Amino acid sequence: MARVKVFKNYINGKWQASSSGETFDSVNPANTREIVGRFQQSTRKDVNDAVTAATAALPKWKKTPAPHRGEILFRVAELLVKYKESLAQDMTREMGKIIKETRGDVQEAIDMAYYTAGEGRRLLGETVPSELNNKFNMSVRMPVGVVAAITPWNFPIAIPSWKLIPALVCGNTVVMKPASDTPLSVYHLVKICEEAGLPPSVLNMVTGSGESVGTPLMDHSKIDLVSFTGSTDTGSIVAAHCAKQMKQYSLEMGGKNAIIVMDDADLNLAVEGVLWGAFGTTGQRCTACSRVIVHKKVLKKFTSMLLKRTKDLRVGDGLNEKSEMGPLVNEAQRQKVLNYCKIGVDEGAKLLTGGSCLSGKGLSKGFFFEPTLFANVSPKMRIAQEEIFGPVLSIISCRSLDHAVQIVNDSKYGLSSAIYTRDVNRAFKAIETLDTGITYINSSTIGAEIQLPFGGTKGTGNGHREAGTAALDVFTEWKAVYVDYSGTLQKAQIED
Ligand code: UN1
Repeated sequence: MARVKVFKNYINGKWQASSSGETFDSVNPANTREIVGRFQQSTRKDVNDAVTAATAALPKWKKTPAPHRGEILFRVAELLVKYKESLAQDMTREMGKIIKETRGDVQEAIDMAYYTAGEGRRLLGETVPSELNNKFNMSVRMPVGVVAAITPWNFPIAIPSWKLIPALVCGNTVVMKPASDTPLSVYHLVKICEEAGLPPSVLNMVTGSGESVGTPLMDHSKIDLVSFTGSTDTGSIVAAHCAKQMKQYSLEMGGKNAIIVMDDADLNLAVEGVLWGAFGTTGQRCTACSRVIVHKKVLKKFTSMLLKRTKDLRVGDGLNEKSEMGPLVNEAQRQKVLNYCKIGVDEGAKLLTGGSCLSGKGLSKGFFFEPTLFANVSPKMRIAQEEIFGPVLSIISCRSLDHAVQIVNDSKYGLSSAIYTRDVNRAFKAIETLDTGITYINSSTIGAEIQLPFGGTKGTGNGHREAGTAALDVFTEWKAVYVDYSGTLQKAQIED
């Protein structure tokens, strides 16, 4: 067997082994015989060292002019472009999604880096009139401090970039903890930052489990802000930990996203959108479409069109350009998905296709699963309410737009939604009434662009958004500044 490469933590500008002396392996979910890399099983001590380094680097980084910080991030963008293909190949090997999608994942980080580099020359505040003469009022953005970025495995470079890059342009220093299924992509991102000339200690990376790295990191008294993407269950634990120390936290969590297909929709277009939303990334997106709510007049036709396309999907190793869907990320996820399929059958939903693990030719050594369709799903069933995070789609019938919206909104989550209709009035009514952070018209629930805010309502988030200018509000504190140049004591709000 080929020698396995060992990857170290990045602390204080140096690549260092963990104080535990222990490592863990990251395996290829399409072929578990392939170990993609060996990573540090880090400890509280490693976390302390990383936070100490990030704290020490903060004063200087804060004072580095923001346009200069932006220029370093521009170089990060250029290097991501340069290494895009090899980053995508490694990402498919460690996470499983198909190569076209991992290229897209890297592209999303490129977009974020170019966009944010320009932000270094904006970081807009406000100037507003004063109530008094000879007085100038403005607001400016200040960095929050030391940021802990706890990132998921489903977008191994894109999501870390959503946190890291805006945090840096705003003048924060960062400690990153990548998901243990995908540390290699974050390692590459950190290497690129180093090559781009990011000063030592401004960014640190510590790999390891949630228990031994994530918890000590979010509990560390010198961490000012925790930016987390992951499950709603873990997010609520993060919130409870942060609340105890009154530190800031920004959470991006689950979704149970739905597409409405109205009776006037272009059904071919809708089928393609639903297919892409449900089975892209093997359903492992927070934005994945896991419910399609179809007007009863077109239900039969739409279902048979969708069923045919679903059965035709080519499942295989993501490195094969012909594969349309890769494996699930690990066996635990696969068992979770399998269990939900059993739940669906027990609840009385009709399994149209899929529902089982795949182990045919070329698939037996990976975590492959069949693209799965359930019909006759009622909105209250668990498969229509709980986030599955796999290639399982529930078809639900509706009578009208109002009925469809009511079904979409009957969810504890509120990330993404979509409607297929040719009627502009229905489209605008949907925009107004769908209770989600993102709504698409005649497009799937996935594929958000980085220049708009990303996030959701209800159990999906805690009121913050990533990406776009909204991200700046997470990574900065507002300072209101009043300059009184009257030379006298002027009192706001007080009458003479
Ligand atoms: C996620 O699923 O956590 O909008 C992020 C999309 C991608 C990002 C998804 N641009 O589907």
